[in-house]
Amino acid sequence: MDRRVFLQSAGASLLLAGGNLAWAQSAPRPLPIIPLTDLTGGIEDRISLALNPATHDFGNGVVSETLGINHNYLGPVIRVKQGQTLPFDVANNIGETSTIHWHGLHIPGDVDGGPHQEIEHGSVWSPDVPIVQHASMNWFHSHMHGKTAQQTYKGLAGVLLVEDDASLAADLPNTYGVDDFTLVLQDKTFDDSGKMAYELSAAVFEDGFEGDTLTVNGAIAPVAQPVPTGLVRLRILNACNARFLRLSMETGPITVIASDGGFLSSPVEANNILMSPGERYEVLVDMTAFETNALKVNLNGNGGGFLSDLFGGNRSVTALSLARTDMRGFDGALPTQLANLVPPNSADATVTRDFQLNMNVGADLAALALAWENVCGDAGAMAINGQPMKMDRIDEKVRKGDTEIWRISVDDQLHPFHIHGCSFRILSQNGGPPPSYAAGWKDMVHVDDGWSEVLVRFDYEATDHTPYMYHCHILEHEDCGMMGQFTVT
Ligand SMILES: [Cu+2]
Repeated sequence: MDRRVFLQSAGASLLLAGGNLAWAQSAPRPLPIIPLTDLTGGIEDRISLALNPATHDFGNGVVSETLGINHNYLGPVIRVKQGQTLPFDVANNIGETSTIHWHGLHIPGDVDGGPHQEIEHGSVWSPDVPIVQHASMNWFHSHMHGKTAQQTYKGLAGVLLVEDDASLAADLPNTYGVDDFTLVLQDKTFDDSGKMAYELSAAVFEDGFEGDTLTVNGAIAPVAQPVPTGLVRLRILNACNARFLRLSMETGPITVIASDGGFLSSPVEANNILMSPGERYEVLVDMTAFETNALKVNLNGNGGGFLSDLFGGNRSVTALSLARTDMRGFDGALPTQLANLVPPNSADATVTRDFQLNMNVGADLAALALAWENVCGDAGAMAINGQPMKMDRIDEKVRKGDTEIWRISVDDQLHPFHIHGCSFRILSQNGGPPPSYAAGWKDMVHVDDGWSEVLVRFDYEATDHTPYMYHCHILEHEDCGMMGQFTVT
């Protein structure tokens, strides 16, 4: 991060936080368990998802205006099985056009839900979504070009858990809401009246929108959950618009078993893990060893330096407190082997493509923030390879079945890069090897100084009518034009 941007972001977060006050945490609330739609036993009917305007209390006693999918805030956790086809009916009632993108699914472009698959207010989009991939934690969110940041922030996001025969039979906790929990982590800002707030400015476009308050499943952290003695599984999504989160446990290392696209070879123990917006990790917590433990989150995941330390910004907050009870749950041991992952072989690639993420294309971001409703989706303020996103321009053409190396660099700041329609393996991240917890199947890679390189194969078709996207997952950067389109044929 350059000095100018750093000082801006430090200033912005101080203003929002009103000094240290917003970091202070109150007594824990119960962990909200997001309602589960479990379809692993079979699908009888079409799956209805309704995007609705709603209101929601995040736990501060104030009702905020939100968007929800079948619920007042966020959507359901949908659990499905490899081999199924999901007959979705996505109804849009939010008063403006939206889309729903299935982030992480290996599916063709015509059901991907990207910015070309607009669902106008009052209409229904009915894609049949085939699930061909292995067990993995995926999610769905608005991808309405120019409005992705606002609509996702307001609540248009949900979780899609894919299981397969192996994952259902695996010796792992899998009783939802008992020993297996889905956690959606987000940062929010609440205004003086306590309502959820979102406002654009030049600084927000620079850094993305960063709130000062952590929420878990729509409740202000910390939240608490009684759990059985034994292993507890946490399936974690960073659904922040822009914040990198550094996760650790209060006691002991954090034990990672899966990344975006599925299980790791074996559990990886780390002091902490760095999660960008859009990333998913599954972790196991051993509640036989301790009566209590807690998931801690450092909101300055992408660093902050001395200024942030000085003002207390570099402290970890408690996301989720776990307390052991004598209720029955998973009683197996920590597995030693999870999946049979072969190391990626860059010699498989026949094509190499280079992408530079461009912050600095000379746009007046302050003016853009004021005029956003009019320029929305055609901002042209950020770019990839010098080209701001254009809905009618295809940037790359990939041959179906080819293995490629995509090399990504940046001109400023740290960015999380996402590719639609695939999982990939990280060959290098910021010029070095990826951390071992990020060495499995991924669809997000961090890009800072130095090249990040991924090895990727595209097996499904995306035509120029419904191309795939690649983009920065800082949603304000994406909305500003840090996105490109590609076909697979
Ligand atoms: Cu970015």
